[in-house]
Amino acid sequence: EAQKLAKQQRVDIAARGSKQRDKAHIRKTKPVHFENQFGSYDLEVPYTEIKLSDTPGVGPNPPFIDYNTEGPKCDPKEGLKPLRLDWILDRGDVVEYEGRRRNLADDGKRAIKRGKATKEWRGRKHNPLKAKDHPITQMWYARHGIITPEMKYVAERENCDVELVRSELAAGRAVMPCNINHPEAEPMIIGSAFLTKLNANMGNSAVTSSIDEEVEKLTWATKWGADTVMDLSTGNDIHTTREWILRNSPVPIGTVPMYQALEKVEDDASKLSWELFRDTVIEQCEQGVDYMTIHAGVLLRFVPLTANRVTGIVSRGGSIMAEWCLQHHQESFLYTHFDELCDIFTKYDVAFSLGDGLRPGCLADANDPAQLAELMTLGELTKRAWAKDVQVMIEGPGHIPFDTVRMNIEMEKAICNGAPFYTLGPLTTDTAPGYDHITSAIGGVEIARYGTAMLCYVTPKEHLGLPNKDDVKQGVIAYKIACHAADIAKHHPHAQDRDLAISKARFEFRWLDQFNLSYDPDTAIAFHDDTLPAEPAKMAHFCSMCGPKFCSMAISQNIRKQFGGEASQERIVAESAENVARGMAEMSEKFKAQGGKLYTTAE
Ligand code: IRN
Ligand code: FE2
Repeated sequence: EAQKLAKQQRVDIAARGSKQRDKAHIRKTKPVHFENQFGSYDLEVPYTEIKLSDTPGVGPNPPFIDYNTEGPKCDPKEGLKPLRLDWILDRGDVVEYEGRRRNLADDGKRAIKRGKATKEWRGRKHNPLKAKDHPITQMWYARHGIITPEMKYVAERENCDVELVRSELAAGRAVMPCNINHPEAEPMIIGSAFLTKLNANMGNSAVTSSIDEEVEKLTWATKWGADTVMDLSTGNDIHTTREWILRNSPVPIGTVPMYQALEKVEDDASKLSWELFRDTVIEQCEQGVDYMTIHAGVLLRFVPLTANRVTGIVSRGGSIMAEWCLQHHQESFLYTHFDELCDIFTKYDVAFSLGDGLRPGCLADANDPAQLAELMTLGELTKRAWAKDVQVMIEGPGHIPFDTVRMNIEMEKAICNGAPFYTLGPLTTDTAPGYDHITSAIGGVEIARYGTAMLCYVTPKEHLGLPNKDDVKQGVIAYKIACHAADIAKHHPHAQDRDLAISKARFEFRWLDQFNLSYDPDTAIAFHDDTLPAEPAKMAHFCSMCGPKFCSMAISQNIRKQFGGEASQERIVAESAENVARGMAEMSEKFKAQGGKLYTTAE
């Protein structure tokens, strides 16, 4: 009974914390006017304003401004507004045509109810094949010196010069995943010159979740800070689920098209073919997927290199391709048809996420010939994609010992000519199932610190089961911490501002500000309330850690008061200098009196 009651109390407190957070975190947009050769635009660049309270006796504290991934709210059945519609149409990336749709495998059969906004877009559905005769990728525009509204938008979000955005995109050191068929997405950039980003994976086997649940998980992950989401759904409603996710997603969506291709051949990898795979990719391009994991570096001759590994091939996509190669004794069709894939991607501006199908699945297999052979191949493929102006990022390990983490990012930079690295952790030990958000966030900080652009989260359920809502949150928060710690270590401009704001709040006992500035206010408030639940405690000048009698922060504040409160800094400095001099003289006398030999006087 008592346990039940305590649990209920915790639930109540968490709900209160959640309300508290939502009251203080306000999504706003900054109006930015922008013109280029194609048109004139009023951009609404999103940010979060975290409201702070006053410092008693001193005055108000300005709100804290944060990067926003949450997107505007909408009715899931209606979908989000197609924010980029005019930008895309104005530069002629597409040719409008009546709502004709391709006759794809399961397309149209399970049409979902689409709202006004998306209908308007769908009604004007473009024909990419008749569009411009040049690639319509952000990389192509960047390389031709053209600044797009998307580039301006991310420059405002990142607080940087738009020229940095353009030049990094042009050099291939950054990617902006933004399929022209996902106009709902708010442009964002992935590159080591920008804030470190985090991806959350979702979508699961058919039985476990409904479409509504998938949309809810998406909203949930972006609420806590996921910068992109990968829909790894399998099962019957795969196409419809993806449609719902895309129409509701303010962040870029990634997929692994191989999973759906395998579904189409009833899980028999040997029945896969280039044609079937290509049609699946086109189907997903049409829907608006922004980036796709393509395991094109798993070559036939690399498969034997995994034979003596402790854990073999742990990548799902990688093992599917390895099996196909062995069954047919042929080179991977992803590799042999790579240029065709590039041609498809240039029509939609889909970015490659070149998969690490041979990533190590345990520390013993780390940095072995299979992993390195694949990386070399990804380096070669990067050049081929860039030659066609297709955006590329590179997926990385996996499980690797901490002391080899830095080497992994340095190798990737060298071999793949600075293409953004996107890593799964890495996990720095295999010994903590149940805590792999921690084992991997540790590796994540180190690898991001030296230049990895995006981290793929790992949840506490890794190796154990499918993540539920709370696991998703645990994973996202762990990775927010990792990304942020890396940004600080990189001396990214203003990265430490939030730390300063929360530290001031902590010192001034502005409890609510402290909660609201934390990555997870609900948990912070619940932990605080566990011991001091009463409302007045939110203003108390102590917490339950040390109690009212001994609080280091309260003592420090008293010290300040003694030395004049708001009085002059000089007096404090002068007085303390006098004190220090007096103290040293006294100590010196004592040592001499004890016959100490350390102090020799001048006389
Ligand atoms: C990220 C870095 N390395 C792998 N990933 C993610 O793992 C990738 O983006 C995708 O979400 C998932 C693919 O897993 P498999 O098919 O390689 O196991
Ligand atoms: Fe693993």
